[in-house]
Amino acid sequence: MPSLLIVDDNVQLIPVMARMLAPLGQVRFATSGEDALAQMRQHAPDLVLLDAEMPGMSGYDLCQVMRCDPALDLVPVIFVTGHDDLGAELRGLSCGAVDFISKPVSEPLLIARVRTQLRLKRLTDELRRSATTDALTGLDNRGSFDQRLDAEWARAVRTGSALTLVLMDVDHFKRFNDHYGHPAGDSCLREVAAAIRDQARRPADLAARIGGEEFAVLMPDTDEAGALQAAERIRAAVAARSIPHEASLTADHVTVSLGVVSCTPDRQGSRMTVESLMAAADRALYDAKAAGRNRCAA
Ligand code: GH3
Ligand code: MG
Ligand code: MG
Ligand code: MG
Ligand code: MG
Repeated sequence: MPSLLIVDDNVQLIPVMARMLAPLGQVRFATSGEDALAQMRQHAPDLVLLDAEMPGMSGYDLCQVMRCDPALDLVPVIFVTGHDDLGAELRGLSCGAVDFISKPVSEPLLIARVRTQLRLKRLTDELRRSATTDALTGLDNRGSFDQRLDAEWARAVRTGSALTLVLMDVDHFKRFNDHYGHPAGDSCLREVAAAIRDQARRPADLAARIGGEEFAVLMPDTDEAGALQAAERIRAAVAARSIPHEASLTADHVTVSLGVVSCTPDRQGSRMTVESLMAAADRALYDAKAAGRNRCAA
């Protein structure tokens, strides 16, 4: 069921609109821009019906803030305002609103417009989901990983917090495919992905398949000690699935090797870049392979 947020400082209008919209979804309300933003950061709605003029943060301000917030930038906003002049409409649309309705609100018009926007929002969500998901494993895909890596790197630079990258690679996976066949290889990758997903527990952790049998986990606000523990948990979780691998030269079951790199990029000095972070994790992964596989290296 889609969720709709009505934002209006006129508390008489809220129940009127809420009654009109009740058949279309779950309706919440906020009586100020600030209240709306706080609610949306807890739970992003599928559509916002926004009053333009409010004391404090105006509807225009709120709409602009939403457009710059990656968690809210795809939430459609319809302005519902007392103005019916062209200037107000232009200003609303310029702030990134998708539509504009004047008060007094016509019920059939409101419903028709909201319905259209909810349908588009469903399609947008589905497009974004399929564009960022790896079809084989359901983890994030390479493109999504690259985007998040850039964003988390920028955040770590800004806030001076630690960022950890774990790269992992299935051991002797070519031999697995040769021995059991490609379809079995695919289900093996699905199981490895499930083990990773179980262990990348924090909401901010991002687990992705970034290549054929290569995975990555990005752990914001995590230093090397914490990251090594998490990496070791992932290694153990994959091994504990006991997926038979008779052809492996490492064990009689499927194992992974992991390279772990943590850094705290500082604002001034550090010459570390996203690329050098990836390269360092790759070197650590190579070390784990060279040291005998089925292990973590930092
Ligand atoms: P190492 O322990 O050194 O990592 O050896 P390896 O054989 O795993 O490494 P290598 O890079 O030589 O082989 C990776 C193999 O993974 C190649 C290919 O057969 C297999 N592979 C890559 N992507 C997929 C996929 O999507 N599905 C399946 N079934 N196999 C894949
Ligand atoms: Mg108002
Ligand atoms: Mg590989
Ligand atoms: Mg491999
Ligand atoms: Mg090999």
